This record gives sequence, C-alpha cells and structure tokens, in this order.
Amino acid sequence: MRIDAIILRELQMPLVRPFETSFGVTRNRRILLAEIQSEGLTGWGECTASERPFFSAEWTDSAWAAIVQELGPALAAESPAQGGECQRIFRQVRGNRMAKATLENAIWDIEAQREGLSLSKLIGGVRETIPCGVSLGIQSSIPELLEIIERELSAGYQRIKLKCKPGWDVEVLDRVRNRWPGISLSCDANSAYKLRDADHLVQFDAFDLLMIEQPLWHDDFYYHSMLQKRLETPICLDESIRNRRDTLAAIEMESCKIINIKLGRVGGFSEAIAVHNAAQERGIPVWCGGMLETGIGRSHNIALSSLEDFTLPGDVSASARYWADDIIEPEVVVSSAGEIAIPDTPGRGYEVRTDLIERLTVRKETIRALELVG
Ligand code: OSB
Ligand code: MG
Repeated sequence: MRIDAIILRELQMPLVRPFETSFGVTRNRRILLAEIQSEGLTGWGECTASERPFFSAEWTDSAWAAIVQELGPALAAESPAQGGECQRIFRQVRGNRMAKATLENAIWDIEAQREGLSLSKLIGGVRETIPCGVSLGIQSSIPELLEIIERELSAGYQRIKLKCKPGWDVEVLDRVRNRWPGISLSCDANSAYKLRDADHLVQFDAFDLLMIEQPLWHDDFYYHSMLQKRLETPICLDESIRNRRDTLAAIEMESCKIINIKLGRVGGFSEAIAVHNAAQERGIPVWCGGMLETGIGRSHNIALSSLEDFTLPGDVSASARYWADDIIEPEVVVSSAGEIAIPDTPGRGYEVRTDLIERLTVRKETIRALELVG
C-alpha cells in the first residue's frame, strides 16, 4: 500500500461546556488530525494528546513535532499493507504513543476500506451496539452536578462517572448515591491522591462504586496494589497502562481489577487489541475511555469497544455532549437505551466533513513519501 501523502492539521474547536478534572479545566480543544492518502483511499486518525502535558507527558505540540519530524517521514517511506505493521515502522521512536496512534489508526481505517470491512469487523469485533456511560467533570456546586446527572440518566446513559479530587469526593458521592441508590456509579481521580490518603479513600466503599479510576500516581503499579488491599471498591487503571506488558504487571500485582483502554494512551489499535486480549485471558473486564475526541477519534473508539471483553459501559458518548458541530456525518448518537449502534459500512463508518475541517484548520502540513532517485 503506497502512501501518497500524509496531511497533518491542527483544528481549534471550543467544547460546548468546559470539562474540569483534578488537573485543570479544558475549554477549547486543539485537535490534530492525520489524513492519509493511499492508492485512492483516505484514512483518518485523531491525536488524543491534550493541550497541556498534564494527563500524559505528550501534548498537542509534542505530538505535532513527533509526527512531522519523525513518524510521518518514517511511515511515508514504507508501504504498510496493514495497520499492524506500524509498530515495527515506529519502533525506533520511544514513547510518543499518542502521536503514533494518530497515524497507525488512520492506516487501520484504510485497511478496513480496502478489505471492504467495517473497522469493527476488521479487528474482530463481536458486538452490534456498545453500552455507553458519561464522564462528568467537576462542577461548581453539588446541585449543579445533580441536575446534570438527572439529564444524562434520562438520556439513557448506563453509567455515571464522576471526576473527583480532595474536596470534591465523599460528600459528592454521598449525595449522588442517596439520590439514586440503584445507578451504576464510578469515580475518576486522575492521580489526585497519595497512599497516605488510604483511610480517606476507604470511605468510598460506602457508595457501592463500580470502580475508582487511577487514584494514585500516573505511572504506578505498586502503590495501587497496596491501596487495592485496603479497598473493597475495585481499582481501575487508566494512566498507568501503556501497553500489554503493563497490563500483565498490573494484573499480576493485583494493582487493579478493571482496565480502561484508550487507543492513544497505548499507541494505537495493535497495542489496544493486545491489552484487551491480555486482560480477557486473565478474566479482567475492560472498557473504552475517552479524551474529549471529535467524531473521528470517537469512531475509532466505537470500533474498539466492539471487542468481546469490553463488557462495561465506556466513556464513549454522543457528539452533541462535546461539540456544537461535529466534523463527521452522521454525528455519533446514543439511543434511549444508552447504546451506540456500530456502523457496518467499510472503514470507520462515518463520513468526514472536509469543508468544516478546512474552516477549523489553523495549521496544516503535508508529509510526502520521499522521491526515490533512479
Ligand atoms: O481520565 O478519562 C480520563 C478527559 C480528558 C483527560 C482524561 C480523561 C478524560 C475523561 C473524559 O474522563 C472522557 C470523555 O468523555 O471523552
Ligand atoms: Mg481516567
């Protein structure tokens, strides 16, 4: 498969509402999109790096540089027949997994189109719909949060995840659990606590949570294993899991009982599938996380969520929760049963609104295959 061009764009897109986590507030997204042209087909990938290096060391500008200077030229010099070849092509570049995933996922999109398969079918997906949850940012007051939860539950979402941090945790969870005794509820600390907060975190056990996500350090397994011994509530790891080996380490050490898989965080579909398989073989359920993606990243997340071990509702939700105008057509919608139907047309299954993308683009660079002399 000859790579004819890799076009990297940066789009600026305001979120419909700010999203606050324990590490800060996001109001405007800077989205990197890779458009890869190959023998008449076009594949799209989205970079899930955030605007600042707070969730991970990668951020928008580091990913841009990694793609333009290293990964794009390396890919353009090869003719990968499959998304599964990208790891070999990128192996000299350490880390930069979100940048790698941007390109690799676009190659998987092309491969699916060439095979006439939906991306879900290409990767071995077994579902026709995926169960959806929502991730709710930190709000300025508990009544405001309760109102938002009310709205999301009536829209059909199957699980509510609350961002938490010291000062926005026990009281919030208590109020929510009291108001809705039966709902599926979880929380995500994004590393806001230390092991010395274990006595405090034990209080979370009173709220019958599905899980607590990444309570401790972003790069830790050992302290999470010590904390898990003290908690009834299952720990889910997000930030810590970079690849299949991390998955094995975390499971072996009993650092978690559930894993959140994010395509960007693990470096693309190949590694995401490997993480999924490793967890499934060991009886650990997984779910698909989100990084405030546009419809392009969202469509990749939908395909990934069709794998068998994605048994828990993910953070993959409707386009309209994030964007006034999403860049795909149709936009992602969630049924009143809280499900997204997996498209069965070749590739990602959503058209790309190229006119809108062009209007939102603030930076663009074309990376071509090197001309071979002679
Ligand atoms: O930890 O899951 C996270 C958003 C940005 C960075 C980290 C996380 C999140 C979310 C949002 O929880 C999930 C989504 O709705 O896209
Ligand atoms: Mg998380």
